[in-house]
Amino acid sequence: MPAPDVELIQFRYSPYNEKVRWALDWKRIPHTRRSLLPGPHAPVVLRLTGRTEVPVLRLGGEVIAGSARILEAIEERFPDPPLFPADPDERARALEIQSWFDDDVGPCVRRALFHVMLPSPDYLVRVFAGHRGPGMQRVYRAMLPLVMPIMRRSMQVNAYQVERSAASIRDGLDFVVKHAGPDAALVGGAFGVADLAVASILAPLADPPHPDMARPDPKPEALVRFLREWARHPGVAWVHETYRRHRPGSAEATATA
Ligand SMILES: N[C@@H](CCC(=O)N[C@@H](CS)C(=O)NCC(=O)O)C(=O)O
Repeated sequence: MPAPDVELIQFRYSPYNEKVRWALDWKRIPHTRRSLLPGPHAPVVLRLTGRTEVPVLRLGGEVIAGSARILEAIEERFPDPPLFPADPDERARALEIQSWFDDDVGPCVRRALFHVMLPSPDYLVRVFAGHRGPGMQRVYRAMLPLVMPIMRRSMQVNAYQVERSAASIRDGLDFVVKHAGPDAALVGGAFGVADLAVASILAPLADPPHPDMARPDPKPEALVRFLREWARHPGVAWVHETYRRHRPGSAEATATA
C-alpha cells in the first residue's frame, strides 16, 4: 500500500499542533510536517483555509483546519488503534473535556507563556526558527519587533489578562489531579483523546522531555522561573506521566522546512 499523503502544517512546540503530532505519532501514521514561522505564516495558511490558525492537515485531497476537527478526521480515516472512546457517554465526556481545554485553558496557558517569552526575542527565534538556516533566522529576528505587538494583541498578553489566566490554568491542573483514574486516564480507564488533548495543552507548563515539546536550552531566566513555579502543582506531574506512558516518538517521514 502506498504511504498516505498526510502533511501537517504547523508551528513548532505549539500545544494545538502537538495534539495533532501526538495523534499521528500514536497511530503510527507516516506524515510530513511543514513548520511555519508565526507572522509570515498568515498569508500561507489564509490561502489554504481562509483563516490564519494552525494546525492544518492535508489528508489526501482534503484540507482540514482546527485541532479537534483534525483529530476526528484522523480517527475516521485511521480507526486503529482507537483514540476516541467507543461508549457514547464516555466519548461525549472526552470531547467536552477537550473543548474546555482547547477553548479556555489553552489560550490562558499560551498567554502566560508568551508573557514570559515575548521579552526575549532572540529566544523566540530559537524556538520558532531553530530549524531554519542562519540567514532566515536573521531575517526573522529583524521582523519580530513588527510581529510581537500583533502577537501581544491577538493573545491578549497584558498584565490584567495574564493575572486572570493563572486561575483558569490552576482549574485545569486541579481537574486532572481530581479525575485521573487507572493508567492516569481521565475518561474510561484507558488513554484517549481527552488525555492527549489535556496533556498537549498543559505541556508548555511542564516542558516534557519529548523532542516535539522540550523547548531549547538555555532558557531565559523568566521562563525557568515560570516552569519552576508550575512544577510544584501535582497536575504537572500528571502531564509528565502521560507523556512518559503514552507519547511515542515521531512518525514524521521527512522533515520539511
Ligand atoms: N482552536 C484552534 C486553536 C489554534 C490556535 O490557536 N493556533 C495558534 C497557534 S497555537 C495560531 O495559529 N495562531 C496564529 C494565528 O491565529 O494566526 C485549534 O484547536 O486548532
